Amino acid sequence: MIFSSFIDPCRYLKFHRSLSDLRLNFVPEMENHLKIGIVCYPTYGGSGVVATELGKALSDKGHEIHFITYSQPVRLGSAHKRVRYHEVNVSDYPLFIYPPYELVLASKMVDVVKYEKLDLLHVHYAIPHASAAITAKQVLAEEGIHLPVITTLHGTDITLLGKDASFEPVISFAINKSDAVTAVSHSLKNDTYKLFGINKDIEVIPNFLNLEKTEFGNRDELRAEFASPDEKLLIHISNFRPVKRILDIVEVYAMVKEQVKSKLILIGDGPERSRAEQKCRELGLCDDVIFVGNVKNPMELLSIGDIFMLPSESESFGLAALEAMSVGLPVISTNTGGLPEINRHGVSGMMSNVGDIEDMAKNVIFLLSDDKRLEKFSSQARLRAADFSIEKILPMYEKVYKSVLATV
Ligand code: GMT
Repeated sequence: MIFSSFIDPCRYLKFHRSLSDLRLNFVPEMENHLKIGIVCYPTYGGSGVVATELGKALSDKGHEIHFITYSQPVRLGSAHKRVRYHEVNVSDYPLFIYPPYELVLASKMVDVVKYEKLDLLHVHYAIPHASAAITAKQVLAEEGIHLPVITTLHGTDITLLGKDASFEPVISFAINKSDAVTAVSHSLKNDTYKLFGINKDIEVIPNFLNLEKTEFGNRDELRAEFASPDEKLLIHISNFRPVKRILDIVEVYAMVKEQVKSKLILIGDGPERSRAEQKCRELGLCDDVIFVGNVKNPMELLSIGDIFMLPSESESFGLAALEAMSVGLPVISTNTGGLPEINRHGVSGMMSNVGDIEDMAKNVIFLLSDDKRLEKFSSQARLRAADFSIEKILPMYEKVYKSVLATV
């Protein structure tokens, strides 16, 4: 019954103009459920994962969710009640050296909003989703349809691409024109104000986990495939971009292995993978470092680990660290960006300065060399992760939806 207090028939008449529209849409509205369009990158990145899990959780609460993406989001899995997927297809035309994805996306948004009668659009990642949404909003306004747009900033859209002058004016415009803007950490919010000419309030809504929905097979059997019982398991997950400093992980592991019997599992793929493989060859670690590539259910592999490593150069939030903590892995991370907002030094893990591989190795050895200590950090990591459960975070998004609809 969350939305009962702001259902305003006048807004409804303004939004869905004909009486037949009204008849078709009045019942779901009276039941306080919204029709929400979600636009995100459908890939393995954290922003896509968060957007997909948010959509699934909102649909579980009765909202109707329409994903608008260029391929099916990887975390969407099998069919869900009240979840629809609209694919954005850019035609191949010889004139286009650069296919105009943003225009096609904006047109698709217009189409889905009009014909599925969406109440609002929630876009994840500023480029090009926020700017395409603002274009769609302007097109729809010409037809008398008001489309509230909520933009969620995830990190690299601001901290890496945002620094690039070729994007800045459009990102600033799209953020300022959004009806509401959220950022996944205070650090990202501050960076956004620093890097852009923003005159909009940014609300911090941290990323979250759907702890209940995690399913695992036989943990012992899986673990035995990677390590013997007397070995510890270090794990890392990322897209292997330079910002993740994968080589630091390999170097830290080389120091750890001198003192603790262990294996390192690297999950994911990306531009730095071959340099990391080369580093393992140089250091004679080929039998101990396992590159598994991208996997559909990384939680399963995380659940067999002992420690998670995230030595990133910058990290607006660090969703992978939160996922690891939720299955009891203490996190060895840098103290950059939003990481200190999740990882508690000396409680859920330990933090070091960017590039301080000696300190990171010392911290890993400190935790792995004492089982009681490791166990204590493990349960503290689980507890800390529970602060970011979907039950706590989802209502924050619903409140934002409610506020943008109330101003219509
Ligand atoms: O980490 C990446 O490079 C992927 C990127 C993305 O767009 O998914 O991750 C960003 O958003 C995640 C979800 O909000 C955050 O957990 C990551 O910290 C953030 N990455 C960076 O800031 C480098």
